[in-house]
Amino acid sequence: LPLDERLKRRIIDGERNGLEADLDSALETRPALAIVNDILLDGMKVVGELFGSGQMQLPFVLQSAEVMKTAVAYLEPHMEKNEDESGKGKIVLATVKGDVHDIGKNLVDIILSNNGYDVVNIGIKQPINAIIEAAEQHRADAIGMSGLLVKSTVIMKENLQEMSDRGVADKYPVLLGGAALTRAYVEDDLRSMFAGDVHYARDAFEGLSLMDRVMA
Ligand code: B1M
Repeated sequence: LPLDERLKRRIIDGERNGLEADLDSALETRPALAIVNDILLDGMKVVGELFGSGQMQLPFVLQSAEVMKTAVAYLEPHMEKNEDESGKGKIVLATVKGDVHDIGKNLVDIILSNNGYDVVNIGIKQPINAIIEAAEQHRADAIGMSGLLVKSTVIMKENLQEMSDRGVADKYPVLLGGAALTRAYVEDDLRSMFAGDVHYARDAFEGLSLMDRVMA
């Protein structure tokens, strides 16, 4: 198989033997982020499709996710860092209550950290209390919530309600992302019920441009 195909297959098959060597070869011809975006994420997409259609069982999805994480960790030191920019602002990042998916959230962490933001990544399955507490404790400028389950889109709505109820809605602009969300849901439904500022980020790069806008 050609290199790109082989790397994609490694994600789909959850095969990590020889992963680093293939990543090294890929790094000779293109930037680390392009490898993630153009090849590895494609592989994860196929995993999602196979799992969704019952052609792949959960333990294999987990293996694919592990290979994905290993690959991203290997590539991370090669990613472009914007050294001139730092201290642009601080964001608390979390995957919402009941949701364990964190590959996307961790990519957002990498992109924001490499571009001048302080990221307080508090992990997965975080209830809104813990998110608000972290924001207060670290004096964050914004809150970012990730969630991939359809259920998580409902949790996000409850979280925004809780922020409004606790009077911190206008203190922290909120960024939301994850596969089950849609722009319309965030910008129409959630925005109309939230007393603060809430944005939808389709991917980590939109997360970065939104942070740049929010902090401007
Ligand atoms: Co799960 N899973 N999973 N899973 N999993 C999905 C989400 C699913 C769509 C698969 C499917 O059925 N086709 C489905 C959800 C269906 C639904 O809700 N209707 C699903 C399911 C059902 C489940 C379980 C319930 C399965 C079970 O137990 N029977 C279970 C849930 C556990 C739980 O959360 N309580 C489960 C478990 C798992 C694994 C543990 C095996 C593993 C996760 C490992 C891990 O993350 N550490 C896993 C995986 C890998 C997936 C799929 C296949 C891939 C997700 C992924 O990492 N994508 C996924 C299929 C899919 O998403 N279509 C699926 C790559 C990642 C980079 O994309 O996170 O979307 P994503 O991030 C993107 C953007 O969304 C955005 O930026 C990133 C790109 O730049 N983004 C943000 C994300 N967060 C952001 C935050 C921002 C800004 C942008 O600002 C704050």
